[in-house]
Amino acid sequence: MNAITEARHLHATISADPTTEELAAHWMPFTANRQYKSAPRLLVAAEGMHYTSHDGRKVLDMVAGLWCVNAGHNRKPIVEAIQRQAATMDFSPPFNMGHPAAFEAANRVIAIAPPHMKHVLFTNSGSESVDTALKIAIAWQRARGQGTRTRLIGRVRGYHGVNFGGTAVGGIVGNRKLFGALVAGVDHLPSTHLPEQNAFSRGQPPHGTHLADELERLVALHDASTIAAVIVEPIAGSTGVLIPPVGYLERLREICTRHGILLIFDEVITGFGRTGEAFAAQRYGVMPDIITCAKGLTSGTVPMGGVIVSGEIYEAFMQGPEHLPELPHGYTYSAHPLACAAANATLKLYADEGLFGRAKAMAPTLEDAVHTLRGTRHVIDIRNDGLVAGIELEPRAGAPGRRAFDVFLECYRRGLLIRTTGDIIALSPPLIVEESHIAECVDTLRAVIAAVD
Ligand code: PXG
Repeated sequence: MNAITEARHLHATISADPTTEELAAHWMPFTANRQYKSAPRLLVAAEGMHYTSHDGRKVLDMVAGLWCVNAGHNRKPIVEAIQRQAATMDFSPPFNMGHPAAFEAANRVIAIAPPHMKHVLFTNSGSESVDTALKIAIAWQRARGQGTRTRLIGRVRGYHGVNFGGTAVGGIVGNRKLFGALVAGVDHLPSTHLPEQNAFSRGQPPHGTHLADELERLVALHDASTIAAVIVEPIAGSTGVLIPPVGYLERLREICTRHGILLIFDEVITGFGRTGEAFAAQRYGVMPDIITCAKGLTSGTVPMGGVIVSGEIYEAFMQGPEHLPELPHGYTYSAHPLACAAANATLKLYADEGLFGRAKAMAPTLEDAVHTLRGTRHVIDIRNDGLVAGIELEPRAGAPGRRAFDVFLECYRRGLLIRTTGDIIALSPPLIVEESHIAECVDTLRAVIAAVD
């Protein structure tokens, strides 16, 4: 080995206390790379409600990894199912071939989806699910003879992943502004955030139903004959937990139906028990035409997403020559055997342990606990529903996001993992969370928020 390859080889292994050089090659996604690499936080193991950090500390995970580890970490039935599948069949081509675990996973998803939803197309992430759903919506309109309906409507502050379609319908400025024109023919509803009227609401906020009427304005502007679909997160998660106002989703549904527009619920975060039901559609009693999901589908263990559609949508595609694919879309890793094995074990575990019901039962405990932070210095709003809560801090003058980031860093130092976005703290614990974990989390938050500048 010459000096250069030797140095490269050395850096290929990561020491227990890694140097900046060892961390340089990995361009970390959605991460402040320079800050991170100057003081790295590595996770090396996980069990139940906790991570273990590289410096040997137990860290309470109050965000389910990243809104995904709904069953809790390293659950034995899921781990063993993945191990078994890896040892039996590593890969199966997804196009014109299939394997049993894929059909089982689809049946399991459909069994817990709203009754009119009958089919699911598997992807590998939430972003892929969203772009797939948008393509299906446009293609479905064409299949039923409405080919002029190509427009897509998202919402300000929406997050639908990072692919081009999802970025275009998304409404978080920082995620959009670097990336040019994105996708043509997209418009946005206003966000549902009304802090003057709704601050410190518990569950669905009372004000804001009328914001759904903005869809009528967009229909008047563009004409319904140009609009394929509306996509919203039932609870906007990534932007900092915005709960749908009472009556809002119902009104969106009603306007979409009246104008022949498909309604897509992006349930990447709200799916699989987060709101106390399998999907937020059931929690709020509003039925979309398409649901996108990911994350909790495998409890975060193997990348997997899905697009769940109504029978009516699927049937519209089932025409044309029988030897040709009805939908020219899919991924090499759609319904990957390891992902399907993980999904099957995860969905079985949710049912065996009644974890969606557990989320519903624990929701009032989380609600009561987080609302005790009202009155703590810097706290300007608290909102929650199901096992999701957002705590909004007054931004530090001239440094938006800095105060919450300081809270994040200090919480981690004290053994608590939270998620922050802008100056909002988001909590979304695994559904196995216990009262003691919630108490520990809120006590730490209270002390840390009061202590930061
Ligand atoms: N839709 C929604 C509603 C999401 O929350 C995606 C799509 C994209 O999923 P993938 O698997 O492609 O990442 C998401 C992802 C945060 C945060 O800080 C949330 C997500 C991703 C990254 C950060 O809250 N959600």
